[in-house]
Amino acid sequence: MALVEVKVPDIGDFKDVAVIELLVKPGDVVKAEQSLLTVESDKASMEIPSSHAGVVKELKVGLGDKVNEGSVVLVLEAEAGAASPQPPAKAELPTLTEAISPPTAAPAAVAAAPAASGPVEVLVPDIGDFAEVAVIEVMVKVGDTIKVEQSLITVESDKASMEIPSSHAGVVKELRVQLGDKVSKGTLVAIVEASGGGSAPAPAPAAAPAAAAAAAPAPAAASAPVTVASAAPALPAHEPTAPKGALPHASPTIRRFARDLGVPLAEVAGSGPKGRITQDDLQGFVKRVMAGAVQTAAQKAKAPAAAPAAAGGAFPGLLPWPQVDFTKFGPVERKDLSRIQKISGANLHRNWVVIPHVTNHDDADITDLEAFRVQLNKENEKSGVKVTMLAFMIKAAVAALKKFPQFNASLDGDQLVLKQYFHIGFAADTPNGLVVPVIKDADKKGVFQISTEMGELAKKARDGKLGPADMSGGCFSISSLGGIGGRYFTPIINAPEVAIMGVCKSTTEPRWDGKQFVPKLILPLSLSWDHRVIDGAAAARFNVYFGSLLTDFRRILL
Ligand code: CAO
Repeated sequence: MALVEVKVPDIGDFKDVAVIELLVKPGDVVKAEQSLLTVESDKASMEIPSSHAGVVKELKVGLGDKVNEGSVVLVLEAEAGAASPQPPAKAELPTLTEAISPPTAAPAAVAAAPAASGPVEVLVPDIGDFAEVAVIEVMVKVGDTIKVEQSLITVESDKASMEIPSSHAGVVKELRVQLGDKVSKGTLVAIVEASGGGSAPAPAPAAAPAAAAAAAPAPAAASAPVTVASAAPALPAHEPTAPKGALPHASPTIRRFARDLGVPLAEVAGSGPKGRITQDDLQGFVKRVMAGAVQTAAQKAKAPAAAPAAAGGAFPGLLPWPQVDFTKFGPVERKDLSRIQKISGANLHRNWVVIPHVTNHDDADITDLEAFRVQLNKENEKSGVKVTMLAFMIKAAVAALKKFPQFNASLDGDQLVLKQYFHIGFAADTPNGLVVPVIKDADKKGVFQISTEMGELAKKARDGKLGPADMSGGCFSISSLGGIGGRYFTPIINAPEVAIMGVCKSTTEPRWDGKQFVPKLILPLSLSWDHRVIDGAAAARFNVYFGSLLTDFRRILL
């Protein structure tokens, strides 16, 4: 048994491609050529296969990481004699690589051609050794006006999917391919009545990012899980979720699976980075459709017309939003909402409307814990790490989630997904709005490490540098306004989580000890919970337990 490093093979001109899906974990037995992870550029996605068979020892990349050719993705304990005589990844990927290159290569080739007008043939560019790839999507129709580099069709191989861009701008006169056709380099895709000067103006490297910006949410928007109620969209999607004409983000495997099931991928909400559709999203969608919780657009079209809704749209009878000319009353200034505010607003609204929230308020006596925290910080003054009350609360949350597992859960149709990991999100205030970075595996970390990570994540948040991986996977969130003030509030649950702890500023208050009033440091707690999953008694017990841990932190050992 030898340890081998599995690396990203030659991926051509592609640099810093994002890891968007991990398909294996430590302990998994993998075969040679089995897909290990999915990477994505703006016009192609591909799965990186294993060069060896064996057991995964260690993953070297995480979601959101950027990889290049030669990046080590994992360490494998290879089966004796299992090393491929010719590394399969190498054998396979140049093909895939070349296959995903056209967005770069094709326009470059066209750039050399003189600007054309009149009918031009748009061909499949050089896709390397790749031949006979199936057309799985036709994105334009006859009569459409198209731009240079606009995607015309999507083709798919076993392990990669890619969009074939147009080499010219103009009007589509004839489409020469249809769904299911097999295409190769040089296959005629369409005849375009070129509008002179419309051929690709410059080599394409610059085109890829530009196309990415147009085709997909901007990178930070991709990290949609931004606010207190901001996990990536996870609620039933019954309307097309991808912009019209845009390709829903999904790996080739998911596309094939969706096609086999007859699922309209455009109607599935993706919870992965950039709204990518994962296997769980697809399965959840199917379950919800089967349970009658949502309808596909095709089912809706067949259903008898619903009673016309009043101006309230989704809420019949609701009054329309007031339209006021504020300038009639005084001077005003208009300001666009920040991108984070727009994303978080939509998430907060959905969570508030969909989740039946209840909030339990309680108090915790943190007199001793605060004294301990101050003492710790004094002892460790030189370390540069400041332990805050929030770090203790994260540990207390882990203990409470272990004791009350229904709080560490998510609703999925008529099933409850109980998580066996403990990732705790904390709301962080930034100049652009609220974000919720996540401390992963908080059960395995001490308060020092949590404080250090929190400091780093809060800084990244303020600098606008949080990536999707920093904000995904949360089980439970804590929103602390303790550094600012206030007594109690109603935090909005961060779907698909089922509870959130809101914390305000601690104050010294008199408490009766049986004989006299004594001064105690009291921390106000506000736990919001989803009444579909949790009931009031469980919430009260959770709060009492959480508070008791903060009052006497030794209880965490029990
Ligand atoms: N009671 C009293 N004082 C508290 C406290 C509490 N519950 N929590 C923190 N403090 C004190 C800290 O001890 C610190 O005091 P010193 O500077 O004297 O040591 C001060 O308040 C500032 O703390 P902090 O805010 O820097 O640290 P934190 O760990 O408490 O919070 C972070 C970190 C990132 C969560 C915080 O900066 C933040 O962004 N909070 C806002 C979250 C928010 O907006 N939530 C609302 C969401 S709902 O819309």
